[in-house]
Amino acid sequence: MKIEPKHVIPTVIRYTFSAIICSFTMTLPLSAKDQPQWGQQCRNMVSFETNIPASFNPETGLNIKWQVPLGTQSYSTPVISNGKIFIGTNNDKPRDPRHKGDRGILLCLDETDGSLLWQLVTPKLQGDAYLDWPKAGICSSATVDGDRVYVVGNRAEIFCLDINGQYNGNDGPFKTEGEMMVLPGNEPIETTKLDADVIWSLDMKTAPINMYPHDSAHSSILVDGDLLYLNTGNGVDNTHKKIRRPDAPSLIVVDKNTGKLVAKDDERIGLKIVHSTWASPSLSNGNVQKQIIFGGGNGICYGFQVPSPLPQKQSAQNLKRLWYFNCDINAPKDDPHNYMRNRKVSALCARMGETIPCH
Ligand SMILES: [Ca+2]
Repeated sequence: MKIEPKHVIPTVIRYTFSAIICSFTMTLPLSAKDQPQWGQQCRNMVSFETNIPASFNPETGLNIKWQVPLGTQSYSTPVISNGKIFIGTNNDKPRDPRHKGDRGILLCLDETDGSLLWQLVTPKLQGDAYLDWPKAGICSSATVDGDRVYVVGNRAEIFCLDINGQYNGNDGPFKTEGEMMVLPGNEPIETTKLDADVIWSLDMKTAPINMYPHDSAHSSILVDGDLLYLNTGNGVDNTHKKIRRPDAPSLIVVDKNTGKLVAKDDERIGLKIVHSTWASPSLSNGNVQKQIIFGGGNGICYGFQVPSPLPQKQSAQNLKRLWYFNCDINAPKDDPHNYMRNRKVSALCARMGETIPCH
């Protein structure tokens, strides 16, 4: 069935796992809305757009407005705001000769033609590959709020970025972008208009959060008022049997203007994290009570009361839990890592297909 597009969808989609951004042919002026954060605050992915094309084909150009290559791996979902597209990827297709080798990349592209406006570039964490998996790039989906872009980088750092990058100068208190783009101990590089402008950053690996990353840092940051809500990404180490930072929170709340930690969960989830804490929080504005919904790395879903305003100089408060729901009541909750060998049994069953009954 062929459907004629009535207007452009200023939504980009990721074509295949690795390569191409495309958007649809424009036959009427722009009318669709921005998508500044992943699924809006409630994470509802239903679009209210109408008259969208039912099919597209990057090979033939059917309903494709433009396409540009990403890196070789891209796990981030694109968001769109103010004529700009933001998507994370790796550096296997370098856009700037100053940055070569494996890097975390957040691209800011022009919505009209996909051209590069600026990019956030950060080196990989060194040492254990499980801290920052090779070639994974920046996996988080960015969130745009006004003229600020919030994203979690591959080094488990929260970034507040200027939506206009370095084009309008180096804004905010953070002035060391040249050091940020190289490994510690290396000579800083000069920033150009192709570089991101960091307003502030918060390293979740250090106090007061002290999380331990596993595989790849990921969160789609939720913005509500002056607060950012995000999962920390705390997880197991490379043995998949040990939690190095059992006291680290799983859910945190940060002041979007300053990067100051405002609140954290106090559920003692740490030792019970099965793998890592990759689920992004969502906001419910239901009839009962405004609350944050969060899927913990222990297989339990929580509802938290939104925090009260934090007076100056006060330390981070603990989030008040309203309810919880055990999503898998038959699974072990206190010592999940003793069951990690079950993964190998499952894999064997998958390989043997119908010949081995799996339980
Ligand atoms: Ca700027």
